[in-house]
Parts: sequence; C-alpha cells; structure tokens
Amino acid sequence: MKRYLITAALPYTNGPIHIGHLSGVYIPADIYSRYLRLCGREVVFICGSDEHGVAISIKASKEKTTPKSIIDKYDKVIRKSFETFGISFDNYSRTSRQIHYDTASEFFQKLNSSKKFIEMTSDQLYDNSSKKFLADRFVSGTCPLCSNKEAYGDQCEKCGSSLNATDLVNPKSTLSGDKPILKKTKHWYLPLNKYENFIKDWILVKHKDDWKINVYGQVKSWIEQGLKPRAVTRDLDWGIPVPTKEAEGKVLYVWFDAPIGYISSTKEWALQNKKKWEDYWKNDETELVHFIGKDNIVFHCIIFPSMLKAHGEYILPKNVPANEFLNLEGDKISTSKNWAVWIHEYLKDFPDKQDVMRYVLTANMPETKDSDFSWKDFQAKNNNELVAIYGNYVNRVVVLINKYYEGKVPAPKFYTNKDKEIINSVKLLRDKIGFAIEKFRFRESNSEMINIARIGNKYLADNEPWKLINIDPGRTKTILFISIQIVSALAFLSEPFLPFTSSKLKEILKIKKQIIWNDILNFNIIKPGQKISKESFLFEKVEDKAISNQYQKLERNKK
Ligand code: B3M
Ligand code: ZN
Repeated sequence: MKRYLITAALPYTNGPIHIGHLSGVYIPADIYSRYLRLCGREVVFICGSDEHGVAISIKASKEKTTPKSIIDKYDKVIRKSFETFGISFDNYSRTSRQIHYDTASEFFQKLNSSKKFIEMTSDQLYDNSSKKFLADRFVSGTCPLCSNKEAYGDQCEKCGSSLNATDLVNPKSTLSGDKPILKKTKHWYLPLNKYENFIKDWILVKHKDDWKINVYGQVKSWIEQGLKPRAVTRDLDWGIPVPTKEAEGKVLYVWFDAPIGYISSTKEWALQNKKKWEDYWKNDETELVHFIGKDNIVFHCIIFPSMLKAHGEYILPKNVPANEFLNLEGDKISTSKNWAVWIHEYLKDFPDKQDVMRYVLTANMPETKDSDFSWKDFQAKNNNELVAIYGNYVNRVVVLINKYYEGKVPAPKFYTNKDKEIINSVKLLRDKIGFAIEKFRFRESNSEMINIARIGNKYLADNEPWKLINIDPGRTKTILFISIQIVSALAFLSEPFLPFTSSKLKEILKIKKQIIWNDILNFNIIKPGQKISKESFLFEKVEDKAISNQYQKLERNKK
C-alpha cells in the first residue's frame, strides 16, 4: 500500500506566525493529512522550526540578545499556536537539534565526496565596518529582474526570483547601511545548470498536467532564464558548520540545511515510533508532498530536488501544491509594518474559535491567486454559514429527536424516492469533497462540506416532520432518522476542516467508533435506539463589537 509523507514549510523562528502562514501552508497541509488518515491511508505529517539563517541573527541583534534565545522563544510560541489550532503534525522538530546537524552534515559530506559540488573562490560583498561578508538578508538592493528596490541577497520577494548577492544592483549592507566592498572568499556550489535537463523533464514534461499552474509557471520561467551554480555555504557565524577541514568558520546555507530538516524530522519520528525512516524517503511506494507558500517554490522545485538527485538515494516529491499570498483588509501582510493577524493574539481574543478561523481561511485560501482576509467577512462567514447553516441544522435535528423521542434515534419505516435521492446526493458530496481534496482544491471541498448542511436544512424544510408527528408518526421517524444520518456524516466529513467541531458533534451524537471515509453514510454510524445528548451547541454569533475591536487593534498596532 502507498504511504504518504506530507511536509509543511518549516517556519523561521524569528517571529510568531500569522494568518497568512496558516492559510497558505499549514491549514491545507492539515486538511490533506486528516483526510488521508480518514481514508485509512498511512500518513506521516512532518514539520519543525527553521532555526538558522540570517533572519534569526538579524532578529537577535534587534532584540539585543543571542540567536539561541531567539529560536527558543519563537519555537515555543509557534509550536503552541500550531497545537492550539489543531495542526495535526506527527512530528514537529527543530533544525537546532543534534539529529538534524548529523543528517545535514552527512548529506553535505556525501555530495562533497562524490564530487557533486564545485569549489570556487570569488569576490563577494563585504561590509568593512562590521567586518562581515554580506549574504542573504544582510544585503539588500535592487532586483536585476523586476527592479524591486528591496530585494535580498538570496531572493527577491516581489518577483520570487532566487538571486546571488552579487546580482543585486546598488547593494547596501543591512547591518551598517554602507555600500559593500568586494573581498575574495571560497565557497561550495551546487551546479544547478547540470540539473536543468532533469528538472525540465521531471516537471515541465512529466508534471505538466497534475501540478498547479502557478507552480508550473514559476518553474518554467526559471528554466527559461537558465540555471546557475548556487553557493551552499556561507561566511556567517550562525548555522551548521560546513563539515570539512578546509571550510573552517563557514556554515551551510540555510536553504541547504532547512529542507534536509524534513528528513531529520522524519528520522526523529521514526525513532520514536519504531519505524524505518528510509521507507518514507527512499521507497517509490511513498508519495512525498510539500506544502509551501509561493516564495518557496524555487527551493522546493529546483534546488532541493537537485540536491536529492545529486545524492541519488532519495525519492522526489509527487507534488508541490504551493499557494499564493493572503492579504489583510486589501493590503499585503507585513511584519515590519505590523500589518497582520498574529495567531497567538487571535487565540487570546477568541480562545475557542479555532475552527471559525480555519473555516474562513479555507474559504478564502489563496489557491490560484492572492486572496484577502477581512474581519467583516470573518463575521459574515461565522454568522451566516457556521451558525446559520451548520450549527442551525445540527440544532434542529438534535432538538426534534429530543422533543419527540426523548433523545433516542427513531427507527425508519419506509423510504420514498425523494429520501433515497437525498441520501445519494449527500454520498455524492462526500465523493466530491474527497476528490477536490486530492486535487488540492480546498476552497471547493470546504464549500461542498457546508453544502451538506444546506441539503439537510432543505430536506427538513421540504418535509416538515413537525407537521406529521400526529398524522403520520412513521413518516416523522423516517425523516428524522435520515436527518440524523446526515448529521453524523457531517461529523465525519467536516473533520479535516473543523476538527474541534467534529469532535464536539461526535460527543453530542455519542459516537465513539472511528470509520473510514467511504463507509460514511452507510447508515451504520448511528443506529435506531441510540441515545444522543440534549446539548447541540456548536457555534455562537460574533457580535459587531468584537469585530470593531479587531479593527481598532489593527489600526492601533500598525507602524
Ligand atoms: N523557513 C522560509 C519561510 O518561512 C523557510 C521555509 C523552509 S522550508 C524547508 O518562508
Ligand atoms: Zn524581483
């Protein structure tokens, strides 16, 4: 049987996470993993903190502390946010752990000893006043491709290109603001040009039809520009030391070690669970899927696969379903301008509303183009969909069964053709939801999920069981039996999207057993005579005041 290895981008521990991270990467990855588990498939969902790189050093000097205290602080905050939001990682590791140092060092050594790198001494940017080589985010300047004035030494976030620091026009040190000088230094390069044909054949030919067009398009445009050798080492003091004598004082480039973090996190999980990690990384029966944001496409579709190919023993990803970006109230989310909804703060203001945010972020997921989050829309989706459709449907059915049958599920008498049609249409939705999730169309699957409650509400309104209780009690029983089957199907089918609501609903229905996706709606989840609870509370209205508080908070905190 096929195994799934699902990874979500390792967040940099230089700050907390915001709704853009959740909507772009972690919620889709979580829906996908939860769904596959519900289908009974073997899944390992891997993540961890990305604790190297210049971003961490910069944050440390801003907060006048050490990189170590920065990573410890934010690893805790981020870890807690994921846990509280129900992101169901099987393992969440850290790239500062020994197991990762060992894995990344071995990986480098293997490529080095099999002569996969080229060693080159060249002129690099150097800040004479701080006595440091400038790489990555230590240098900014104008992007040679799109003229964005704030491109970094390794990447332009505006056009997504991956750059070398010396490519920047008018480079400036972000440490001192000075114009850098050139100084000679030696580095190890991965000759990406040698992998151009492999990438072309693998992605542009073989994955023409099954990869998302935004991902495919980016890869195509890089290939068209021609791939160049890329340094995988840096002259920095924070990172994993390059494991060879001639490289003293140098560290691995963060984008060399971070994706290897997926491997070391899998190893850590395997050790704890008595499994073989190689089954996941070195076996063609495993489907590897990377969930990332669009700014990470080049690293996951070109650089990391070239590293894996150079190594020779690893499988390649089956898919890299990258999302675009989520905006906030029409403007780009920005850490420096503090224009964001931070997850740890949301959880303070709405401590039991994780599913509401999950729902809104899925409904607005930036799947094919940038999308927008607004507090007004958050309120509307909560009040008009979760409360008025999902919550209302469950409530009506639970209340009626309590009212007429003291909370005991009635036995059905006779199904009309219309009844059979309803059951079939919910089965059809179950299959549509599954199909859409497997195709990474999460917005669509989420809206089909809420459609189940819509169908259920309509069935009640069309059949009016409350009018029949005295005239045709058998018919009322049948209608409510079918209705409670739909409610129980909803409890399972909404689990990938709304895990907290799903488990509350299972408690209301007193469902203990676990069933697999294709058996949902086979009418054996909840049987006649089963007692359900009197409670039916799932969602509450979000009032105007709570929303205006959020608007005030955004304005107050913005820089
Ligand atoms: N930490 C970049 C980011 O947060 C990076 C992802 C690593 S995935 C191997 O955008
Ligand atoms: Zn650019």
